[in-house]
Amino acid sequence: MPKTIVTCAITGAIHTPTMSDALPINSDMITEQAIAAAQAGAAILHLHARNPANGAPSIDPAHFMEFLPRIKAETDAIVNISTGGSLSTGIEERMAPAVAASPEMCSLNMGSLNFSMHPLADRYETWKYDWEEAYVRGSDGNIFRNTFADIAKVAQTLGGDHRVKFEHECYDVGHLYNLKFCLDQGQFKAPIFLQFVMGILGGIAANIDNLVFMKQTADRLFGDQYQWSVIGAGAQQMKLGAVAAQMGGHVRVGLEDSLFIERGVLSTSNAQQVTKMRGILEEQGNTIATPDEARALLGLKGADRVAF
Ligand code: KMH
Ligand code: ZN
Repeated sequence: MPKTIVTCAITGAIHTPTMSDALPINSDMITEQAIAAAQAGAAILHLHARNPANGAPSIDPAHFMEFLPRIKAETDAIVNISTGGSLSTGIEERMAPAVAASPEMCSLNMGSLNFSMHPLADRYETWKYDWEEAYVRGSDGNIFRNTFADIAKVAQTLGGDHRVKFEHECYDVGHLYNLKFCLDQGQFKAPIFLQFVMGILGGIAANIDNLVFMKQTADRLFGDQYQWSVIGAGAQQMKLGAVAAQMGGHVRVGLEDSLFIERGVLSTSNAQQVTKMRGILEEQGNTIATPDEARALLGLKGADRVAF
């Protein structure tokens, strides 16, 4: 059984400050929680930025540069920068932080979808910041755009001279076919790293049948040329992670994808989720990968080749 890579997604662009006091909403919180998550066992840190003025998701490269050097100085974890940090802007702007930082990894969303969290809005009567309610409620009208042209642009720009390895975010089975098409066109090099994103409204539901279906489809399309991981967004985070690891996959946790540590109980930090996932994995006989073991499995360029 190969070692299990734990990714921790620290803050993302789904949740808003009202939803949890633990959600990192500025560079200091992102730095502290990312370092603690790495110390708890996360080999990969999937990072978004926030605007410190109001906690809103940010794709400003300057906001990323406030925490990237500090995280690099304190951990040997692999830094993965999101190229999906805004649900409403084009790919050029979304890529800008990664172009500036040239990290070892970036996310790459493998298709367009109505990425929606609008049902969450009804859970809150008051909001900490003005932007939050419209942001969450209005997501029912959002098309998160990731066309073939967008994907090719990211592949060329970041996969080229920057030698970035992608976390291919696949929200439904069709996205695996999109990836296969791009791979056949020569846009990516094996081994590819698939992230099955399950449980986002607009994508495939988070359950074990669908996980097996995604894995079987990936086996048919990519043979032994890929590594894979799973996000069970929301309540399925720990359960799908545990099952994925038993199937030979890797796992992603973090407050980006779930604010909870168990049903109805908010998580106090990203590190708490990493620690819980690690405990489950070790209990069931999996061994977690160190950052260098993850680098070798995924074929990364190395932490000395980043620009921060
Ligand atoms: N929040 C995840 C469901 C990205 O950063 O590019 C998807 C994600 C997208 O992580
Ligand atoms: Zn993300």
